[in-house]
Amino acid sequence: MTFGAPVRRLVADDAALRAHLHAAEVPALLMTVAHLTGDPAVLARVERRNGWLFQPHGGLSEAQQEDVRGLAAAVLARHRDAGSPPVPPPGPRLLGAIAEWALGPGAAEAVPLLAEEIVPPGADPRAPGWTAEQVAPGAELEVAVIGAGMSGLLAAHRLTQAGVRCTVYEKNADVGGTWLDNRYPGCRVDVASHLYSYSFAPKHDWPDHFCTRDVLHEYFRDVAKQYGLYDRIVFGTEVLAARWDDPAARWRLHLRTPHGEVTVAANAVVSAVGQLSRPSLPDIPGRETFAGPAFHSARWDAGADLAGKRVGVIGTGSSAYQLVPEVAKVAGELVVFQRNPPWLRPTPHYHDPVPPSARWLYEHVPYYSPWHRFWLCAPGLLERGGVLEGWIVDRGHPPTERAVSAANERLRVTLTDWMSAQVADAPDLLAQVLPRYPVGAKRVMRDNGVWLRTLRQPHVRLVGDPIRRITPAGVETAAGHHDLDVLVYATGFQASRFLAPMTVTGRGGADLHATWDGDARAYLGITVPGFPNLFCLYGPNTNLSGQGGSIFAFSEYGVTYLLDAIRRLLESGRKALDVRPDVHDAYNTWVDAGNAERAWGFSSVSSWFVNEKGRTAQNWPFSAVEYWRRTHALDPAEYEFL
Ligand code: N01
Repeated sequence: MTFGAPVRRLVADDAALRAHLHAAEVPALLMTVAHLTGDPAVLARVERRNGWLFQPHGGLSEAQQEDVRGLAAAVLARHRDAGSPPVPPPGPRLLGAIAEWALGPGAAEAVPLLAEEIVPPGADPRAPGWTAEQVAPGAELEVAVIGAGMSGLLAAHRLTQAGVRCTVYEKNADVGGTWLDNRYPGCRVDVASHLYSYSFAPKHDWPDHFCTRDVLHEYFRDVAKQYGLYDRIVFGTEVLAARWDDPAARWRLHLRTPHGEVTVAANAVVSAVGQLSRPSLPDIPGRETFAGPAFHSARWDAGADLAGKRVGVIGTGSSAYQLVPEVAKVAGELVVFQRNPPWLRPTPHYHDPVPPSARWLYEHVPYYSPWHRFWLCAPGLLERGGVLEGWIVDRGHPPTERAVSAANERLRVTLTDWMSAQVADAPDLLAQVLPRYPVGAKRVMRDNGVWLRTLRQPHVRLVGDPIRRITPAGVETAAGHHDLDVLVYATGFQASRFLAPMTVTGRGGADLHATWDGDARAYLGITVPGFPNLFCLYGPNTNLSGQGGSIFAFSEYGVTYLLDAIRRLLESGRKALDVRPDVHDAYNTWVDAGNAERAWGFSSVSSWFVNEKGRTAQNWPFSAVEYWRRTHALDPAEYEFL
């Protein structure tokens, strides 16, 4: 498909229009109507209610939904009869009124961000509004981007738009990063596809609400093709080391290429290597002794025959949640080794296809696509009223390993009810699968019932007693030995080892990993003092723990900041910028204080959100709007220009 194609002319008759509208997400449809009519008064037909961002159709009654669909049908019929004239984007007042209706108090904060999202097809407000040639004619500036995954492609696209020369070094043979690597059966996104995509490349024909890995990977390929990014990528090339050359004020990158090792130079380096790219294999005694095929979920051995075999899976995180039900379909016996069970949140449509009428709406109803996207990301936008509110520690509650606040307790009750209802007749299993830590301390799984249904199958066993060792014949736990033919490690990633295994050397020969000492920090997750012109994407403390947003959005905000940094360099005629240590330190103190007051910071449960020093170096503890606001422009006073 071509991204950014205009909406099609409306020609459907009234009956067809009404039929298609049944596929609409009703609050998004009403916001679209308010926009098309320019009349926020229509929103008064429906009153915002607590928690409505989490419910299908905002929890509106069938009568309310029908009322909105009827209104939309009339408005769209008028639009059609008028010849489908172009509709301008909403002005700040209309945006403000709609945001207030959807988000409630504090909505005004989200309006500038929203103005970048509610735009006509093909518009791209986050594109740099300048080119290198305009701001610094004749200047030579070359940027090296490391990694052609989601963030690397984005950085390359924006730099190209600004006419800044860039080269992307990618160790794999294709784009996609972690979505290229992860090919385990059942692999798919757990953030809605209409949100888990670039703002400038909305895709209207996602086959599923939460698309499979193959479809998402094809999306990355399509984006790379449409925006000419393949020409900028050097595949099969791994950056082994990056060294800041003080006298030359340039980076020297040491590369391993198919033709040997070489060194290249760049003025700036963008690390787009992600947090979830290096598999973590558990330090369990005897791991090397297992006699059968044994592999990590992100290094799936497609040649391993699981049919009729005794398969063991270690881990019950997001990867296990997706692959266990698929493995159960073919394995003769399946043993799942669980340390801490995941919380499951109801998402009945998790595996459902997008109905054809929903696609029709994206393609024909002006602005329905961006308003729907807004509704999908709304739970993550503000600190209050959305997902984050349920994770915030209330010291007066007082917080415990059961719940960190009254809101968190309510979530526990809701999710416990959801899980209990699925295994009401299996109390032993329920006792095993109900978590003993607060909701939100670990990533919550989207659930349509497939997980517990799988664990109840007669050939599937959930083992909760601790693993003692791995033997040639299987896994030994405290309660006995489990004979296995194949062993799968769904044990996650070395998320705390940012930028590893690269060696990165900054000013005065400082080694980045020695500086971090296992506790990575960066200003805004992007810049590190002493490492000039180094920009990290999806760097320290930029992970959303279920705030409801999408990591695509966070990378877009980070890349806006990167481009502003490049512009300032070009305009200033200086060679480099280096974040001030006091700015970096104060920022990290603030982030740490935020994380300490979140479910994951309070709880002692093990999770990849906490590093070896016991600090949360992964998660962003605040709202998406807060990150957008802070990354919207670089403040030169916060940097030393070299
Ligand atoms: O990894 P995890 P993942 N002995 O670290 C267990 C993203 N993602 O690959 O819970 C026994 O979450 C560990 O146990 P415990 C997403 O951001 C996205 O599943 O620590 N068990 C846990 O159960 C996600 O959060 C999608 O007690 C051991 C599991 O292994 C992130 O990737 C899909 C152990 C590891 O879970 C990581 O998810 C998949 C040991 N020694 C992943 N060591 C999408 O859909 C570890 N475990 C977008």
